[in-house]
This record gives sequence, structure tokens and C-alpha cells, in this order.
Amino acid sequence: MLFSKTFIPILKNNPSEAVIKSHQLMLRVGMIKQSSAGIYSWLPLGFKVMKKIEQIVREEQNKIGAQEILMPTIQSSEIWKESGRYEDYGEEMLRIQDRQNREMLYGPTNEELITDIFRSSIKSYKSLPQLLYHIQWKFRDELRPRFGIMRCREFYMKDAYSFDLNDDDAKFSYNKFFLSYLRTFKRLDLSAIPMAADTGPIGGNLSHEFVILAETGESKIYTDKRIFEVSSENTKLDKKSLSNLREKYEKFYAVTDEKFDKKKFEENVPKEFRLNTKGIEVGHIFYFGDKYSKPMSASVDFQGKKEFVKMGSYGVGVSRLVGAIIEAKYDDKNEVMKWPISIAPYECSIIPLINKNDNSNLDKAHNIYNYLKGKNIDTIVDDTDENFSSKIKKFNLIGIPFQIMIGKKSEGDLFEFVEVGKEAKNLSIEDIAKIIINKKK
Ligand code: 5CA
Repeated sequence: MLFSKTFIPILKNNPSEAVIKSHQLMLRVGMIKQSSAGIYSWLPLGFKVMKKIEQIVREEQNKIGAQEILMPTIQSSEIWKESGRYEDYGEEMLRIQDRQNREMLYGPTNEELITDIFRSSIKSYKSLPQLLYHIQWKFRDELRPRFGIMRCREFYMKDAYSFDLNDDDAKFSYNKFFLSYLRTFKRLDLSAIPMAADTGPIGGNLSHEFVILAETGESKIYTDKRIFEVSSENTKLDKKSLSNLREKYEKFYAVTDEKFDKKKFEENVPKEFRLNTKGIEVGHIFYFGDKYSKPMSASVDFQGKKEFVKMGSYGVGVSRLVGAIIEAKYDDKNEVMKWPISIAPYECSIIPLINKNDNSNLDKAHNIYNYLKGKNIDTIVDDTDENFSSKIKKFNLIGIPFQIMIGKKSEGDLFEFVEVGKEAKNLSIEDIAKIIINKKK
């Protein structure tokens, strides 16, 4: 890709309306553009990153046996009246009337819709468990949308739903998602801690928020620092191993604000391990039994009886994750963004020093570009007239993990190569490709 032909509208300075670093950076490098309060367009750079995150989330859902579907954004109020949430959900629900005067709404979440889909087809306990998920836009008419895409009104979410015969099986499903979340956030190079949380308008009595630590986060958290040492590595997908995994985490006090109990915190956590800080909620899982299946009559036949299925739901804020990763990885003092290579908007940039009436460096850049393309390395060539050092700054800001400089310091077939944040080295293009490919593994 040639930089001159991309749609990457970069701003000279941080926009004054943004108060947290992710919002500043996303506007500064043209990842998003606000269209109205809390509603954004995703421009190529931002969209690329979000799609890569989405794919990692998807792969980890598939690994636990969940099946992907797509549900509409617009729903009928009928099913929400059946569950009893139409009135309860309040003003966050955007209500719409169609030309037939039917009451519709823009889905803030999909428990009702998925229960309706489930009950229309699944009749026997032999078809259980069912784990279904979708990745879709949701809308919540937040009173105070803020911090860019971190708390917005229209946002992109992975939401999954589980259906089981009884409590025990349902907890097994819950624990599968628990593990899949740990794996997902690890692949995104985030340390997300599962914290006991309130269930709010989704309901139920068992819930964990997955929170990453960040000063700019909106969730207050109280935790035992030792929880950071727990590992989910090599956990098998059977009932026993998964329940052991959850126990390993639950041994340590870790709660969000609403669940905080000062006495318990002080009793359970020795002083030196107490951590009271802020975090960003990137995922949230719930177990709510028959809260929806009972009023909506979603049941299966089991031993001659109808049993209401036991359900859970499991969300990941895919669009919020873009901002959360920036909060975790952006060094705003030096203006360097460190995307993990798995989700970086481009993997490598080529920065030729362009002299007037001399295209030789640009020609070399094209050759290198084609070579890297052949190796499946997603590369961008900066063919603009900007000066060399501002080009380097620009790619540091965007967060392209590798840079190849074709300038005074390159000699013959060796080019100046930088892994952002490390010393520059002069290397052949073959060696450069090897390093990048290795990093991608
Ligand atoms: N159906 C349930 C299952 S998880 C649900 O909707 N849960 S939720 O309300 O907790 O949302 C799931 C995730 O979506 C949150 O953890 C958060 O990462 C993301 N999210 C929620 N509200 C917003 C918002 N206003 N802006 C951006 N992301 C949001």
C-alpha cells in the first residue's frame, strides 16, 4: 500500500476534545471519526485493527465449540415484553416505530432474540449444550457517552449465549467461556483479571467482569495482587479442569466496586498484596439460569418432562478493546504506540529518503514492498514528500511494529531496520523478512 493513496487523515496535534490517550490517538491518526454523540465511523486504520481483534475473539470462541450466527440489529418489542424487560430496560434502549406503527428497538443486547431462535428449533435435551455467538453492532443510549469508543452509544460486541439442561452443565459452559476469555486477552497481550461482578440489567447471580488495569478506566477494582500470578496455561476443556481453574482464580479476592466489602477485603488480603485501583471492563460473563427461558417458554423434553433450559451470556467489547489496548500500550510521552504484531494496522513500513529528481530510493522501496508482500507481510510504503524524521514519527504514532529506512545509512543490499523501541540494525531484506515472520508466530 502506498501512503499517498491511503485514507489516513492524520492531525498535527492532539485534538482538544479528547481527554484520554486512546481517544486522542484514535482521532490523531484517523482511526475513527465521530458522526454524532457517541456514534463513530471506523476509518481504514481503525477498522483494520478492530477486524484483527474480532478474528482473534472468533477463533477462541470456535475453539470451545461455540457456533457463529448473525442476528439483526433491529428487534421487535414483542419478545422483550415476553421476558418482562421492555419496561425494565429504561432509557438506554433506543425505541423505534416502523411505518406500520410497530414498536421496534435497536438491540442493546440479545438474550431475548437468541431465546426465541433457540425455542423455535431445539426440543430435545440431546441437542444440548448449545453455545451460539454473534459479533454485531449494539446500541445503548448512554446518558454520557465519553472517552471516544470506550463508552459510546453504538459499539461492536461479541455476545455469546449458552443453553444447558441443568445447573451443573450450565456452569461447565460458563467455565468454558471463562477459559476462552483468558486465552483471548492473552493473545491480545493484555493481562485481564476476572473479577466477581454485579449482574445489572442482564440478571442472574453469578458473574465475572474481565478487567485490565488502567488509570483511565471507569471500573473501580479491589484485588489481591497474587491473582496476577495465576496461569490458565494447559487447562483442558473438561468439567473438572475448568472448575479447578476458576477455583484457582476465586481463591484470591478480586471484585468490582458494587461487590466491594471493606471488611472482607481486609480480612482476606494481607496488607502488602492489597490493590485498589481502576480498570477497563473488556468482557463480562453472566449465569442467569431460567431468567429468560421460563417467561419465554424455552424448554426441552427430558425424561417425559419439560425442563426450562439454563442459560448464560458472555460479552466481549470488541470495539472497546481497540481503545483498551491503546491505553495499555501507548507511550504518550514519546508518542509511540506498540500494537502487538497480531493486530497492528500494518506489520512493516518502508520509509525511503526521497531526493528531488532521484527516484532510486523509491524504486528500492517498491522492490522491497513486493518481496515482503510475497512473504505475506502487510507493508506500507511512505511515498509522500514529508521529511524523513516526521515520517518516522508518524509511523511510531500509528504503531507499525517494524520500519525499514532507505536513506543515507543503508549500504548496498543492507537497509536500516528498526523494531520500534529497539536499536536500528543494518540487515539484508531476507533477514528482515525472517525477523518479522518469526515475530508473527
Ligand atoms: N449480553 C450481555 C453478555 S455479556 C451483555 O450485554 N453484557 S455487558 O453489558 O456487560 O456488555 C458486554 C461488553 O460490552 C462489556 O464488557 C464492554 O466491554 C462492552 N460494552 C458495554 N457497553 C459499552 C459501551 N457503551 N461502549 C463500548 N463498549 C461497551
